[in-house]
This record gives sequence, structure tokens and C-alpha cells, in this order.
Amino acid sequence: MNDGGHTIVAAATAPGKGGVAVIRVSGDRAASIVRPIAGPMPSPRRMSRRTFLGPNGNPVDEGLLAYFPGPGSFTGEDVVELHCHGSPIVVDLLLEALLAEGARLAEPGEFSRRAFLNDRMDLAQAEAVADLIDAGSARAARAAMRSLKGEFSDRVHRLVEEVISLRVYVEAAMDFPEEEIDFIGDASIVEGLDNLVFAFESLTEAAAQGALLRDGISVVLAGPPNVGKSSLLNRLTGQETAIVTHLPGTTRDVLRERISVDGMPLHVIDTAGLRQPGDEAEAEGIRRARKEIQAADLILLVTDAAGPDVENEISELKKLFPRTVPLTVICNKIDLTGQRPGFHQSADAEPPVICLSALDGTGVEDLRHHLAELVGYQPEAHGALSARRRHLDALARARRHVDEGKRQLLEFGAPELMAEEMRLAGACLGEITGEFTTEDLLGRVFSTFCIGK
Ligand SMILES: Nc1nc2c(ncn2[C@@H]2O[C@H](COP(=O)(O)OP(=O)(O)OP(=O)(O)O)[C@@H](O)[C@H]2O)c(=O)[nH]1
Ligand SMILES: [Mg+2]
Repeated sequence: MNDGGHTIVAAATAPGKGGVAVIRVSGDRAASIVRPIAGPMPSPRRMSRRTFLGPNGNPVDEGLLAYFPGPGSFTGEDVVELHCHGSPIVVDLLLEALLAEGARLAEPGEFSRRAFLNDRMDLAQAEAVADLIDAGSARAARAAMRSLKGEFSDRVHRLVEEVISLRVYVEAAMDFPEEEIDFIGDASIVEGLDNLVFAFESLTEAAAQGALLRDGISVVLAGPPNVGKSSLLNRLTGQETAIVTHLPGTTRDVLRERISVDGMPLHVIDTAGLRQPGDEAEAEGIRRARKEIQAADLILLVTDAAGPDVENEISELKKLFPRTVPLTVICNKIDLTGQRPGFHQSADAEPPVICLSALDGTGVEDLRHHLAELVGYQPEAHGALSARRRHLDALARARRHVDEGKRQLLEFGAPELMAEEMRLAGACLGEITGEFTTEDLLGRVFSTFCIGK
């Protein structure tokens, strides 16, 4: 895909009918490709009214033409935009005409990829454009906007500078071995390392909030049949999404619904009750349920408060769940038992329990709070930065190198190893902004974008 020489074209607006559609052309030949269709270029960044010609030279629409010469354009190349009426037919005809003049259809994310390769924005900013478009809430959009403006990248750069300056300081000292240097007693280095760790923590916190706002978490409702899993799904979504009956084994297909807890997206997944299956369809349902359980961020093990031997049931089912996934027990149907609704934590090693009634809704609010708290979501916090798991992963790896470097220097008195760890930390941070990238990483990032972005 690295044929920067090609001029690319795509509709920048969503497919379908609308008032206006925008076709974007980018590349060295943008102006000459558009000229036969819409005439000579207007003055830069000025709209000019034109008749657009289709593939056979017949007029297909009246619209506006805009010209953004590189390198000051979105992609850094010459960009031309045709604003036509939002008719899928008109858009197709104009695309066909532009392709016939020698443009190539853009791949997903190719405009943004060119913007990145031409230094118009870094990788985290390019991702923030996609996040702004995909934002599921006003808060997620604000977080994306902050990252788009470069707030996230700036903070990553500041970390990189800190890492470099500590490394340079230590390396400079190593160049004068005759002067015995006491790193441990050196207040500026100890303070520098402490500040760095603090900066990592605060940036990770802001990025983690952003990643939660963007991706949310997936919560699987699992448990024996007839305990009220589907009823709880319906209660959470406020709709009759799932079929509920008094018969055990009602749910077979996996049902997914997206809800929001104070702006954080939750993907709630209802599954078949776990038991010895009665028929083939149920067996398949249970197999799918187990697959969802393996992939969950959080499992809600739903139980029937009025059922016999609940304790035993819980301990049997727990064996099926992956140990790494957090588990909360839902004690449902308390309208039948009169138990106190809300959060109960028995012993430390035991999973927390939320008592509720999916039937009348008592205790469901406690469950919402619990979910937000469990993942550390702070609805009131300001300053979330749109971020992805990729960023959190790079931050965590960089942080580990910093911790290790600190240990090497202060515990083992090994400045050269500390310098090396700092170099590695810097490389991890560079992955976020795209200073250190591989073709593979770029492919993964931009292929998730849509065409025309
Ligand atoms: N009293 C009472 N009944 C409930 C409650 N929640 C669910 N039920 C009833 O329990 C029965 C089973 O509910 P479902 O939601 O279908 O249970 P499920 O766990 O999805 O069952 P399967 O899909 O068969 O695994 C239905 O008759 C519900 O009306 C509750 O909180 N209180
Ligand atoms: Mg069900």
C-alpha cells in the first residue's frame, strides 16, 4: 500500500442518501485528474461552484469544488474535494469518472495513513480521528478531541524527554569513571526517577479512562438455567430483548446488547444456562456460552436466591470459569426471599455478591455502580484522553523498563543497565506516537479505519 505516488479517491461521507456527499482526491495528480470532470482548480481553500461531468462527459450534478494544495492539506499532498448532492448514484458516477482519469480507489484509512507518513499528525492523533468519529458518548468525543489536538501525544513526548534526560545524565557520568559517582545519594536522579514513575501513573490513568470510554468492557451473564439471566439482560437494557419463560433452557443463542453506565459502554452478553443439555440445539448453545465466558472481561454468575443448594452450585460452576477473569455472583430473585439488596462481600478470597431482583429491579442500580467501580471507571473525572489498548500496553511495557532501570541503578549500582532499560522504555513510548513503527503495526492500525478516512 506504500505507493505514495498514486493519487487516491474515495467518498469521505457515509454511504447512502443525504443532502451532500463529499468525494476526496489526494495525491500529486489530484488537480489534473479532477480538471476534466470539474474544470481548473479554484484558488486554494475557496469553494467554487461547478458542473460535474460523469464518465462519458455528460453533466451529472452541480456542486462545489475545493482545492487544498500540499503540504498544508490533511494528507500533506494536493487534495481536491468535490461536494455533490448526496445521491449514491451521483457519487458512483463521479468516482467512476475519477478512476477513469487515473485515480485509484483508496484503501481503508489510507488518507489518514498518508497524513501520518507525511508528518501531518502522529499515530495517536490519527487514531483519535477515528475515535472521534466512532465516539459512543459526548465524553468519549471530548476525550478523542483532546487526543486529536495532541494532548496525549504531548504527554507521551514529555515522558520520552524525561526518559532521555535521565539516560543522558547517567551515561555522561559513566564517561568519567575516575570520578566515583554515588547515584543512590544523588538527589536529582532519585527525584527524577520518582517524578517519572508518577508521570507514568497519571498518564496511564487518563489513558485507561479513555480506553474504557472507547471500548467499554464485555460482561457475560452465565449460570444455571432458569435463574433469571435473560430477565437481568432485559432489566439492564430496559427492553424485552431476550425471551423469558418459566422453562429451563429457554436461551440458546448468544445475545449481545450494548448499554451505558454513566457514559461507559458495557457489552452485556446473555448465554444459555449451563447444565447437561437436553438436545442438540441446547448443546450448541452451551458450547457458545462457554466460548463467551472465556473471552469475557467480567463474568456475572447469576444464581437463584430461592433455589436449593446455591453454595454448591456456585463452587461447581466456578470451576468452569477462567481464573484470570473477575467474577461477581448475582443473587437474583430476592423478591422471593426478602434478602437485603445490594453489595455483599463475605470473605476476601470469595467473589463479591450483589443481591437483586431482575423482576422488580431492586438492587440493579447497585449492580451498575459495582460494574463501574470494578473497572475503575470515574464518571466525574476530567481529562480522559482517548486511548486504545495498544497504547495502554505500550505504556505498561515502558513503565516496566523504567522500574527495572531504577532497580538496576539504585539496588545494583549498574548505570549501564539502567541506561539500556531507559532506551527500551523510550522505544515502547515511541510506538504510541508512531516514531517507532513497523509496517505490520501500521497495517493493523489503519485497516480498522473506514474507507475515505
Ligand atoms: N420472582 C422472580 N422471578 C424471576 C426473577 N428473574 C427471573 N424470574 C423468573 O424466572 C424464570 C426464568 O427467567 P429467565 O430470565 O428466562 O432465566 P434464564 O436464566 O435466562 O433461563 P435460561 O435461558 O433457561 O437459562 C422466569 O419465569 C422469570 O420470570 C426475579 O428476580 N424474581
Ligand atoms: Mg435465558
